[in-house]
Amino acid sequence: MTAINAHDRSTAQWQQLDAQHHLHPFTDFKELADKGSRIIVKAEGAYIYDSEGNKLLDGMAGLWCCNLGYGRQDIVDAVSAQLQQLPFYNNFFQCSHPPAIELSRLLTEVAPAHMNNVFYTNSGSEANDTVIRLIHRYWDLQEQPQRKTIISRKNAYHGSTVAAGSLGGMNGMHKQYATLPGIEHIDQPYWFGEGGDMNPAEFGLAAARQLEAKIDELGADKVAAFIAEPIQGAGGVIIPPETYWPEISRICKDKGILLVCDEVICGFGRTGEWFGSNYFGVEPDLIPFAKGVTNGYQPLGGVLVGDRVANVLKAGGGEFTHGFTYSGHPASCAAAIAVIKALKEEGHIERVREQTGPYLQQRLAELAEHPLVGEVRGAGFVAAIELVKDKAKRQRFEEDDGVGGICRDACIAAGLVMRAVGDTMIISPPLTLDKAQIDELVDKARAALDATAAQLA
Ligand code: PXG
Repeated sequence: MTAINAHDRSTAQWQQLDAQHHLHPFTDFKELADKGSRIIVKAEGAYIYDSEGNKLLDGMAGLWCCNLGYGRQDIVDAVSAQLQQLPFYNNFFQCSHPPAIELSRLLTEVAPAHMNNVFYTNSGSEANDTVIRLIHRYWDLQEQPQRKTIISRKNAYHGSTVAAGSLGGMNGMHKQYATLPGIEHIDQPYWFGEGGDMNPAEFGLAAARQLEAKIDELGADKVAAFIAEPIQGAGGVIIPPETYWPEISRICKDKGILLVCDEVICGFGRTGEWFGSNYFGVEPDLIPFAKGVTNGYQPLGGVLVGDRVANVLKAGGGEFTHGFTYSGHPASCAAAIAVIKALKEEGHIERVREQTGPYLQQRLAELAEHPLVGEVRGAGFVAAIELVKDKAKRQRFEEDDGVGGICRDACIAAGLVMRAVGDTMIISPPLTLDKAQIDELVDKARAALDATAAQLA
């Protein structure tokens, strides 16, 4: 049995077929056809290889998901064995299977103590669709059906289905379709970009209190929930000031609304804790997750459901009319079981929390002295480097300058995958990086910053 052979065709042939037949996600199709896609043909450890033989340090862990890196034979074996034993059966109609049951036990063991149930999906987007269904169902069963409005944040990313995209706060997405009603957006806690003259602590409180003001404006009896990523990922690794999350928690408790922490990126060790909620000391009612749960080896998402909601759902009131054919797919559950075992037994999360996370942040902080860099911020194994025209004034480049894109290309040329969100360079590498690889990452990032500055001059 072999994989599709990269050497069957030349790079140019792969690129031509790709442009002819493959519509990529979040892509300008014309631009892709003109430039040609980078064809990734293999991966090992923290590195990916393209069809031209280039080796790149993967500073994004795939797409924020390969937290254990590549080349994990244990996950491959677990999936393969499960496919031979029971390749598929559903969890509808009072059926279940051992991998789904075992994974539920393991997930609720590592989740915050008050979260003892899990609903499975295939992706983070479906997890957030499920969040909406759970919230509406909960308030209906609580005989408060008028509580349907969900408050989210501008520049949040919660996925790409119609519902998850509506929940998110990405203008570029909202422009392309009619979003769902019943979702309101407040500002993000983005001090570097939007903090003005306030210090971070003041700004964090002010940003959180927008939630209170919005609830009061709408009427607390109409508001069902607040949803937020502990750290906004796709929005540019926006790490809220320390004052933000405690105030959000207080407001949700005071107003009685449900709190949802979208842990699709922060979950499974990214911050040096199992969940971003642990990192910030928040107790959400619902945790949508995906990505790192299988190390990206199989599609799987889901929602961890806190006791407040689960007890109501389980107390009766009829059928919850929601689910997917592949909710709790056996092979995906097998992958996730292997991942959770590895995270527990190999000490990755503790190492990021105590050793490599602080080292990565300390090394990255050195880049703050670079003339192009306005701020470096991070937590555990996720970080952002803000590129600016004028450091002292926190003044950004014009969008047309395309500085983030220039820097991203310079990173690739230096042998590093870093993502650009506008002019914010972000990294979210595998949790497995050792100190030498962290040095390599920072050296390559610095070389890319120098190359970017040279090109701008
Ligand atoms: N919530 C969060 C916080 C996410 O980051 C989703 C939900 C949706 O998950 P699925 O599995 O449906 O993609 C995400 C996904 C990027 C990028 O460019 C980020 C994501 C997906 C694709 C691209 O940073 N995050």
